[in-house]
Amino acid sequence: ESKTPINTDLVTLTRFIIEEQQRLAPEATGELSLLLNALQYAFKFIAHTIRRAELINLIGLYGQTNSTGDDQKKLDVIGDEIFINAMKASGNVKVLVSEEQEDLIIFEGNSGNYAVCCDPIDGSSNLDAGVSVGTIFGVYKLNSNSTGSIKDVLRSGNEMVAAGYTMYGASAHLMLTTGHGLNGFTLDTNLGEFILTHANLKIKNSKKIYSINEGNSFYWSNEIQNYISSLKKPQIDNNDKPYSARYIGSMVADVHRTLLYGGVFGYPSDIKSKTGKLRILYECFPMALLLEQAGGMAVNDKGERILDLIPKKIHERSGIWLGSKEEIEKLLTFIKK
Ligand code: P6P
Repeated sequence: ESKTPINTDLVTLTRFIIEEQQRLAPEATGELSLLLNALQYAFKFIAHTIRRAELINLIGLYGQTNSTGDDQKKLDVIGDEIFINAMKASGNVKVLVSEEQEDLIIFEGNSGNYAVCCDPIDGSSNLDAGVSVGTIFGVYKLNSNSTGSIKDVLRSGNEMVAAGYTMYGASAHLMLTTGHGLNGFTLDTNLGEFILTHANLKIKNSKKIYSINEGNSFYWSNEIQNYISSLKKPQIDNNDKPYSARYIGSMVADVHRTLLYGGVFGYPSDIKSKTGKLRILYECFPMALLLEQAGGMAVNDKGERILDLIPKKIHERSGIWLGSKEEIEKLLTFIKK
C-alpha cells in the first residue's frame, strides 16, 4: 500500500487499452489497440498546437472555406492535417471521413482494417473566444472482404467499434468507449500521458438543465416550442424552480457538461435547417454512442434512436437530442404524440 500522497500506480490510456484488450478480447490481433494509440497521439499533438495557437498567432481566418461552407480557421486546417497524417501513419486505417474533406480519403497500399470518421476541430468558430473545442471521432471495422470503400462508413452507428471526443479546455479530456462503458482520461502534459480520471462514467438519470440555441426558437416545430416552454415553467419536483439554460455553442463542451452534470442537449432540425445542423457520422453517432454507454439516450426529431440511422452521404446531417434518460423520455412525450 503506497505511503506517499503521490499515486504511483497511474492508469495511463496506453495501459488501459492493453488491459482492456487482454480482459475483453484476448484473441484480438491488437490492431484496434494500435489505432487507439495513433488516435491519442493525434489528440496530444492537436492539444499542444491549440495551446500554442495564440502564441504563434495561428488564430484567425485561413482564407478558404471547407466542404460544409464554414469559414476555415488555420487551426481547422492544421488539426485536419495532423489527424490525417496520424491515421495514415498508423497503417491500420484504410478509409477516412473528415468534416474538412469533401471526399472520402482511401489510404492505398496499407492492409488497414478500420475506417475512421472525424471532426478534427469541432466548435472552431468559438476558438478566438477561448471556448473549449474538440476532436470527435468514430471507428468502424471494415466490412469483411472489403478493401476499403464508402460502403464501410455508410452504416448504422450500432456498428461503430469505438468512438469519443477529446475536449481541449483548461486540460485535454478524452472520453472514450469501445462498447464496454465510457471512460474519461485527462492529459498530463508533463508526462505526455492521458490518465484515467473518470472510470466507467454514468450520466445522472435526470437533471433540470437544458442546452439549445434559443436563437432558433422561431423556426422550431410546435412540439419543440411546447417542450422547451414546459421546461421554463416552475417545476413542482424542483422547489418550483424552472430548468436552468446552459448553451456554449461548441458541441463537445455542451456534451461534456451534459455527461458530467446531466440534463438534455438538443440541436433539432427546424424550418431553417430541415435536416438539422450536426453531421451524423462524426458528431451524432460518436456522441450518441458515448451517451448510451453512459446510461443516457440519443434520439432524432422523430424520437428514433440516433444509432439506428443509416446515412446515405458522408456529410449527411440529422436533428439530435441527447442526455439523461428521464429527460429524453420527457421530450418523447412531446414529439411522439
Ligand atoms: P449554433 C459548432 O460550429 C457546431 O458545429 C457544434 O459544435 C455546435 O453544437 C453547433 O455547431 C452550434 O451551432 O447554430 O448554435 O451556433
